[in-house]
Amino acid sequence: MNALISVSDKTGIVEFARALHELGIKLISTGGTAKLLADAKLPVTEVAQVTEFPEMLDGRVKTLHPKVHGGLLARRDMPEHMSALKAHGIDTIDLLVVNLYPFEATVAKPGCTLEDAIENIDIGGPAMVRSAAKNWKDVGVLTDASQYDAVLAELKSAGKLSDKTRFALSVAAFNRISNYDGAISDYLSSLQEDGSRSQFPAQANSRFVKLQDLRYGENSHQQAAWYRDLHPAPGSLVTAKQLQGKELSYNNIADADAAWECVKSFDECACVIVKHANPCGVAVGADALEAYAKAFKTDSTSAFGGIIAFNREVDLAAAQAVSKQFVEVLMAPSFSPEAIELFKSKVNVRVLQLALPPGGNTAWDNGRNAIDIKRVGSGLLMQTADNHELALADLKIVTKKQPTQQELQDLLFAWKVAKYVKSNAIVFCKGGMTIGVGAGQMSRVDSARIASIKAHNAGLDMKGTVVASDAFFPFRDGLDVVIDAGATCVIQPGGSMRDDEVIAAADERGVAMVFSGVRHFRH
Ligand code: 93A
Repeated sequence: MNALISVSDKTGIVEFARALHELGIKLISTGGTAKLLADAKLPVTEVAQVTEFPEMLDGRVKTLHPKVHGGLLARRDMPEHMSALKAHGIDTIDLLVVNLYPFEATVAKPGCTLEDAIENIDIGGPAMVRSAAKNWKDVGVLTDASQYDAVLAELKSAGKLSDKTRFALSVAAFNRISNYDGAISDYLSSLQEDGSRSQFPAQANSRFVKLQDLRYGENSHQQAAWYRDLHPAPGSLVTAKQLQGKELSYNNIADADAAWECVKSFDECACVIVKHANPCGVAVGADALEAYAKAFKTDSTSAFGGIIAFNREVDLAAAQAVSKQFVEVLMAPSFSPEAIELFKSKVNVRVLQLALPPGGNTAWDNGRNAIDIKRVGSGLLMQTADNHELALADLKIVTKKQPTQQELQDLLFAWKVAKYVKSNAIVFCKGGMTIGVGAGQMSRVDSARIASIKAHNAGLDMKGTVVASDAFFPFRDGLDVVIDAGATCVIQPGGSMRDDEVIAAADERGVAMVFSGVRHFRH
């Protein structure tokens, strides 16, 4: 058996090649790889000896030769193919080990020039990978160091690779080539005339990897599957580990994402309860138990069967409190051993553990995955993620009445929550908890009414609450509704044609109002 080894990432290659050699497999290799293997005292034939042609053009032409591609592509079950090899003095290549020039890593480096990028476009490597992958019935192709151990184990135990393994390796190889070419196309089609790169390339080659098939979609007559980005952002939902419970459903995943995105935006210990993609209770507290107890109070009716997310460890006390309600999914960065033990008896509860993004709860990955995608008809809408964080210094007080220090804290809290509530969003808060949430209405005044009705039904005192509105009040009517309910301070973006009228209404009714200067539509 002959193996051709040509790798840029040389991780583990000496050990792997040695094991192949010990199995009696002949090693053929390109310049840099051959040198490394020879230095490790392994018998290796340079590919130039096989092709009887020197590597040339600074390595641009090394393996692009019929002696290589004939050896990879010949069908062993076709006598014509085998006699053609013989006639031209070509040996079969039965195992191909290639990883490509590091194009993705090169263009990820700040200041990468077009020239650097172009030199890192591998031509001969993908050509060989394609040949071997096409001829998977006879050739095994490895494109990543993570495959070495399993392949070696099979070669050692069975003396050859099974059809199943070769086919799986072929699929992995074509996926790798597709991702590689996609990265090249993304890079080149994002270049702008001034040399900078657009976040929205002329052709979008977003690539996704299946995580799991789902039992059904949003409804039971719809089929569905869950995919992750090729390069997921740290701290995103797809990095979660399910510790126990039933299989996640489509709606569980969508709601868990909404809960996680919201809870991870808080620096303080926070708890978020989500139903139908909207937070129905959000609170901060001294510990997980307190945060949960406050969040639950907002709307204990809606919290039934909800998704509950924490940005701190769930300890026994919090676990005991949560386990009293019907919960679909519980998620946190960690769980104490006692909390894990407690949920073992609640076999249906899906418990997800996932790390917060490194660099703090509010750190965003500003490169990859900072793009939001929405499907429309046969198209896509893309935008940068809504990652705006409001600071105290950004607030513009527009009324005669000034907010108190406590109100300012609550305003920032309410604003953060409103960002995760479907528009039109009206959120009443006080003391670091939501008091009433009005979500997803077609008119702002109805969202205001619903938020106050819900707070009333929950028996919560709305006097002295603050209110966040995700977009400006187009008229004073919505403002009047929240003031009637007891709000004393309001945050909204401002920017309406009738700002003067709305500010005058706030002054007339003696409440404080601040403008955030940004809007948080969420549809
Ligand atoms: O420049 S290439 O596109 N031309 C080739 O003919 C060729 N053959 C293999 N690059 C080529 N390769 C690549 O060289 C492999 O994909 C691998 O990444 C790299 C290994 O080179 P070396 O063994 O010299 O370190």
